[in-house]
Amino acid sequence: MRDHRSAATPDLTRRGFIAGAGTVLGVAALGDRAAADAPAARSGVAPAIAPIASGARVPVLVIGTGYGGAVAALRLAEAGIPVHMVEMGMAWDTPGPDGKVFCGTLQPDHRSYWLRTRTKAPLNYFIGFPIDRDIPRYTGVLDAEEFAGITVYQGRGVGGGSLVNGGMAVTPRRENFASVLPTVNAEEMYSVYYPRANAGLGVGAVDPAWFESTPWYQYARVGRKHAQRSGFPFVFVSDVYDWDYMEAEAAGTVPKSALAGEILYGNNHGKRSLQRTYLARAAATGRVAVTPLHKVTSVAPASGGGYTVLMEQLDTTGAVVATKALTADRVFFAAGSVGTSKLLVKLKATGALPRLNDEVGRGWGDNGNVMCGRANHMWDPTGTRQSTIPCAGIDNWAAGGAFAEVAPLPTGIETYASFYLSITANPHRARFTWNAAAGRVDLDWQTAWKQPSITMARSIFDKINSTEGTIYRTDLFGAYKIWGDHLTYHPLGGAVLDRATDNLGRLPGHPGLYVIDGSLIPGNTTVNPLVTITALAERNIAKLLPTDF
Ligand code: FAE
Repeated sequence: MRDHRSAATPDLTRRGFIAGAGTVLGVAALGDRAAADAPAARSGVAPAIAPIASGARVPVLVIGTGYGGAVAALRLAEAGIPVHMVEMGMAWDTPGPDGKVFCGTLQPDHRSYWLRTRTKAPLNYFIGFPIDRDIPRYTGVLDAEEFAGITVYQGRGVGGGSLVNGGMAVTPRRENFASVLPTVNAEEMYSVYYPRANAGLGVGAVDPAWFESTPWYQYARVGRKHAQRSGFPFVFVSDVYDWDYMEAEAAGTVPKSALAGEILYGNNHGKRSLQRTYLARAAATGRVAVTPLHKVTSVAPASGGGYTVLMEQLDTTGAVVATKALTADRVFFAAGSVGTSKLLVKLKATGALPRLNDEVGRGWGDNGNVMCGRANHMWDPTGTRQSTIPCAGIDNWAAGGAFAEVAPLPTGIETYASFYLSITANPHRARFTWNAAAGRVDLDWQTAWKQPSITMARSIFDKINSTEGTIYRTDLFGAYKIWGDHLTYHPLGGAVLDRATDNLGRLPGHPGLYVIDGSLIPGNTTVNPLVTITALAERNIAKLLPTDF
């Protein structure tokens, strides 16, 4: 391994990656017997057995298998505590007829979207023409969940957002941390929990020499040139993608993933999703079971102690094929910012968890996400070959409130476009509320609230356009529409630490209930959020284990 690669754990060598590549984290038996007779689990591959049974009693139930849930499951299991995880999405461990688990970005099929009959691509126009297409309805991997003022993209399946995201693994600058998690000790986070999270996730960085020479990052080098000519700091950004694997893709010695346009609907190779890191290690303890295609609908105090958890078993059309009730002594809400917030708001409003406080549902933010493209001159091509994994950003946070990823536009043709996802210091916070008449949870985010994000992103791109004599692309988000301001990839908040919960994610009034995902973070992480979500979960579970278990 080269020394520029940061923080990968010993089990995350290329060999470890390949061993985990076919991990079946389907379902493992609970309890000590499973731990004792699980040779497959020791190799990181859990045996698949029947899903969780109605009437079961479990010590710990984790709702959701994203970053927060995976950290909780691993650390509890390492401490000897059996854990059952319930995930509404699929296991994503079985190849389809084309031999691949996931479909490609340019050829979306039924596997692409969660229960939609038409794709809803984040970048939905090209040269002014809509690019969405009809697909069969299926429990696909990417959910484009529509609220009145915003579409929130989320991963669905064992691994949560790690299945679909770009893997950009960015630790916030220390001076910004007080705005991210104001009630958390920064010293502890930066000395213990961020390093622990980076190690557990297998975070690494592109080899600078390869970056300079490869055609696959020409778009990022153009981005750097333009940023620097306008005086903006250009920073390399770490990622969980296996950079050795990507170089092998470029050399043509392994099947391509990042270099074959795969992103958004899953990467078939190369990405260290949670299935290959935290969840593989959790499975290897033999104490963690995962039940996919089960959606938790209720958690309420049980008469004999603990909590009654209701769930629906889904088939791949989304139809409910069974409802189940079981009892859990303790429950971790790790359904993501939207999933956890929706559950808690509903459970408070309907009286299932009456002692939740009034902060539940509040403090939700979009991490200031806004996208845009710039039209370059003909002498600045961004390349027909583009790696889907971003590796660089423009940091204008202190001066302009914006951190912009230099993002790929992997269409396979020369577009002369530079494309960016900006994270901005948008001050707006929305609230989830229970809509009793419709029987659903609403979010009061307004489309106009993106305006501060656009202003902050313009602090970078107006200047670059001025320096370069270029203009914004107007054909990527609609006819004559510059800003991708209708969406977020980074939902945060809704059950904010020290407001809806105590300082460790305990839900007051209901002992044994915990929140451990992105809903704890009050709306913004100043950079991409996955490392902070993981590090906060590592902190909370480390402190909860000696006191609550
Ligand atoms: P999350 O990973 O969303 O996991 C929650 C899980 O709970 C999901 O698997 C759900 O299916 C499941 N669930 C929800 N409700 C229920 C229920 N009722 N019953 C059972 N299961 C349920 O939560 N972040 C970065 O830092 N870097 C990036 O490069 C990046 N790129 C992204 C690109 C895309 C397209 C998207 C969508 C997100 C991206 N993110 C990125 C955001 C990141 O993936 C996200 O912040 C984390 O996944 C959130 O982690 P949580 O543990 O909070």
